Amino acid sequence: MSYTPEPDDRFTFGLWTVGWQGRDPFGDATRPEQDPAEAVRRLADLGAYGVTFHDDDLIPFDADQTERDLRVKRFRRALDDTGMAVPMATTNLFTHPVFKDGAFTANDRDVRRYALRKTIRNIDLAVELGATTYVAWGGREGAESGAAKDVRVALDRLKEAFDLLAHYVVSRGYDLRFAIEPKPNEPRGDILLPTVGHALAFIERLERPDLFGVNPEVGHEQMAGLNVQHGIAQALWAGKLFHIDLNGQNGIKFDQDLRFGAGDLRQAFWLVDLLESGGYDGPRHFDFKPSRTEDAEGVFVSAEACMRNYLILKEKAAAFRADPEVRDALQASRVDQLAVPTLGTMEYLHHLLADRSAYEDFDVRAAAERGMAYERLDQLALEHLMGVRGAAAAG
Ligand code: 3MF
Ligand code: MG
Ligand code: MG
Repeated sequence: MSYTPEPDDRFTFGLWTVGWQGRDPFGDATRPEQDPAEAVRRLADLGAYGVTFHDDDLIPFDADQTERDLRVKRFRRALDDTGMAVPMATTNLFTHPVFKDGAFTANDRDVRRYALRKTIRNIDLAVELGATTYVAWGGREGAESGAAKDVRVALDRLKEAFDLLAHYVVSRGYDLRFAIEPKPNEPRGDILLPTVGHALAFIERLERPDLFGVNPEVGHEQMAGLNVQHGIAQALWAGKLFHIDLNGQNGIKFDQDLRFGAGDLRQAFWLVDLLESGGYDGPRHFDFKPSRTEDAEGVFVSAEACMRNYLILKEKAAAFRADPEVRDALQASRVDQLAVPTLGTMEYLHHLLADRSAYEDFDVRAAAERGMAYERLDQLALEHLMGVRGAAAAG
């Protein structure tokens, strides 16, 4: 296999990823500004399916109407020339100093009203460009100190904002759903809706939960020390995996946004295994930051590597699943038994209570002595990942 991406693989990139100039809290930009139209062309050449954007990635924050129209026109031309899609868009509610205390949950009411208008303005553009998912990352919705933010009230305001946005989308007849992106911290000391689990619980309190799902980011879950595969599996289970941000992270530290596959490779393997078998059919979207050590060429080397690593892991996961020894090991670990409901068909609670074999006569000691054989299973996975198994199985 050549691991060359095709548009059918549905790989997408945020304009802010390859466009990142390398500015960090300690250092200035290391790369010049990038033309979004040029990014579209370069990514299309590499085999990507599309791009995504924040309003400010495309149109500078203080652009007037003429400049806005010009920028959108240039971008649109690049999309038309290359056949690249825009499946998702989002709002920058974190860079400008006006958002220093948040957007939808800023204590200042006028800032909250402004944030809603900025978002609605970009929703119109997103729909115009064909997007069907609108991501909401609340980067500045949070606090550094206890008394600064009444979290319960802030959640009321967050709900108010999302209910209004849903109302807007429905009243316009837009085919657009929202995907909330959780993150535990950075840039705020603590951010609201810090994990997939918090976001899923919040969504159920909205007026239109059906219009809201999540956009988990690999590194964000890992920043909280969580298992990405588990969080994403729960989102899939709830029918809420609307979108995903793929990248790499090494443990609990600042948001590294490494290229996909760098960082925790084992978690990346299990994640690809899950996405490819779990019914996710949305874009494979990369949200990474090409290291600030790289020049313009290095940026696209790392973008290409994100897609290549995904395809390699996809092949490895398929080879793992097809390996007869793995199938045998899965059975030895009784993984298939978990799919059997704990009560039989037509069996009810009173049957369970009357079943002596379930309790009174149950051989607890024998059951406790049974090994689970997970070590063999996991070693097989590791050997596939390390490349010493699976070429034959991959066929
Ligand atoms: C920050 C992020 C964001 C979001 C984006 C919405 C700047 O850690 O991940 O990227 O992904 O705002 O998609
Ligand atoms: Mg992200
Ligand atoms: Mg990130």
